[in-house]
Amino acid sequence: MASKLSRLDQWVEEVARHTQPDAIHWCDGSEAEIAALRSRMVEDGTLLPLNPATHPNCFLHRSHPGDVARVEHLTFVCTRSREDAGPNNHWMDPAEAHARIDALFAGCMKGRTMYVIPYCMGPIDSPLARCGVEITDSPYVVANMRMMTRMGAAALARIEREGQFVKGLHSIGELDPERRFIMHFPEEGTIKSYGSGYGGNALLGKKCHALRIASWQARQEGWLAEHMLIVGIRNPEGRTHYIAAAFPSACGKTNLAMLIPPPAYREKGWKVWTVGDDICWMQPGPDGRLWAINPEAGFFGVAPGTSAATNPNALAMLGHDAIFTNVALTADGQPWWEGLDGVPAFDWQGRPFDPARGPAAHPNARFTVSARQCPSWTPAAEDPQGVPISAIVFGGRRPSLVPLVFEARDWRHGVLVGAAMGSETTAAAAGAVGVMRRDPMAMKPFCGYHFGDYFAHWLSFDRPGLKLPRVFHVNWFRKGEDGRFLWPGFGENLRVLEWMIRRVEGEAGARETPIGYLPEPSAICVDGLDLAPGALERLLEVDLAGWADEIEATGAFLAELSPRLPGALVEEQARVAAAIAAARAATAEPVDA
Ligand code: GTP
Ligand code: SPV
Ligand code: MN
Repeated sequence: MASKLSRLDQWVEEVARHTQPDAIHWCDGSEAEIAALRSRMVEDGTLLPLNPATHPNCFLHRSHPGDVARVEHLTFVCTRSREDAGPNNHWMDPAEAHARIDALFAGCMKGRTMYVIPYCMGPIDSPLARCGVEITDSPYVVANMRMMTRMGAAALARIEREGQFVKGLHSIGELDPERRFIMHFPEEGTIKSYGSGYGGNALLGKKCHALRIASWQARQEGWLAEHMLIVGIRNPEGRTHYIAAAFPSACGKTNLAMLIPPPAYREKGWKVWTVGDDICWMQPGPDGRLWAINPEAGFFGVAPGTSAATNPNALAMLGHDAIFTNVALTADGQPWWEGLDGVPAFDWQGRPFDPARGPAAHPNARFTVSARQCPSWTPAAEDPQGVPISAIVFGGRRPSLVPLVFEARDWRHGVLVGAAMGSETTAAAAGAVGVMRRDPMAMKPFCGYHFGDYFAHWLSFDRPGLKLPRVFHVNWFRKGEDGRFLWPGFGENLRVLEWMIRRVEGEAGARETPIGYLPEPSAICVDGLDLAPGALERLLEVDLAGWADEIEATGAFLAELSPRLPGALVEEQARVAAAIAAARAATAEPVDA
């Protein structure tokens, strides 16, 4: 026992020698600990208490204005061989990466306290869960990790028992974008992050561990670490299906995970349970199905757009014990963002609000809250075995072409559909917003290894004995000529999930097209919906000429992964391209001049 623990002790000592903190604090996760931390952060201005009458135990944190999102250009996967990181990652030689970032860490904690955070990703007693330790000089990170992970004494006990943990070293440094790196060493199970205090860059259990490092481990051990929500849906017959869905950052995972059924569905007995809103770890169980856990314990969600109309469950969980980052403020000290009623008095930088300077809340303003505060939270999220997955859904922001929903014909086609995902960029990452890019399985910024190997790993699940979920693709973001969304989205998305569930249960028909199976418009219930005439037909049409271009673009994108692109995926792309060409020929469309 003692020798296992000493690996952790040794590392903490080594880091302390290098970073020179004034004090070292081992986090136990207790109430007393967080209370003391909070008062210190309120004293030094890191946290601003919000109106205690409307938002008890809620705080506002304002980031450095240059530190408000993930920084993909400063995020590296440092494998011994450059090829293993793949063209989908920025790469640096591990020795060089350690040298460069260690130089930044030298003496960086002078005058600060170093916090040692033992944490567990997943239910503490789950065989699917994994532990890590984050060392940080940011009390804001400690407060967030306490809500986002199982942090403290229980995690330390598991680490002590297993002797296994991912090492994450973090310092906010000077918050200088010129002195900022987020480095991953998957072969060592190590993360080093310097110069940012923002979520995905600094809460190392989340994207750095639970996706980049975990995806690497998952490939070696035969499981999947994915950028997916997990939602449970009970139909009126009383059967609950769990669905895992991968949408890129700020493309609707949190909203789908906690959707409230439309009134007519509620009356019929439909019920929705939230297991997770961002990350899903899954592996085959003894029955051959995929069983999934949410490795997180909280939500770090996009605030703007969250309202009583779009996501009442989220609003309900944000009334107490929450941290808000980069939101605006009303005159009476309540958090505010675009989509809420009322008026902001101060913008996210604390200046008197002036609409000429842009939105009051930063477009990537976030809330942090314990998952248990969500009204649709389910104890199934604590089940050590996880929940069985009935369907996997891919989707992105596609203003044109991509239908509301279609189903892949089989697993191999499903992997192609995931690999071919595209979406418009959002404010979750620094850089231009609204630019179409390939984001396979919503993992472009998060896969810790070569996409060719990743697709091969996905394909490897297609084997005797496994009962794989059906695979679907959705698009809530299709726009009409007037530039407005054709589909109302949010709670109404249950209408599309209903079709999926009926497919899973073998009850719903579909029309076969070259891109997959689509519902007939009559198969989507639109009772009580105020859709524009012809909108549903538009949403479910397959534009063969557009898809011919799309599948060609998919082929060109996949070709960049050669020679690691699996042959089966090349064949699948060719099969779909041929099916589209044959269908075009059959409908005798005029050939392009
Ligand atoms: P990350 O936390 O960055 O991984 O994002 P996420 O995928 O959880 O995204 P989230 O659910 O927070 O949604 C982000 C934005 O998309 C919000 O502004 C939502 O209002 C908007 N959105 C979510 N669902 C829908 C939908 O069904 N239709 C439309 N039109 N917008 C949606
Ligand atoms: C995302 O960007 O996909 C998020 C927020 O979920 S972050 O934790 O910053 O990665
Ligand atoms: Mn995310």
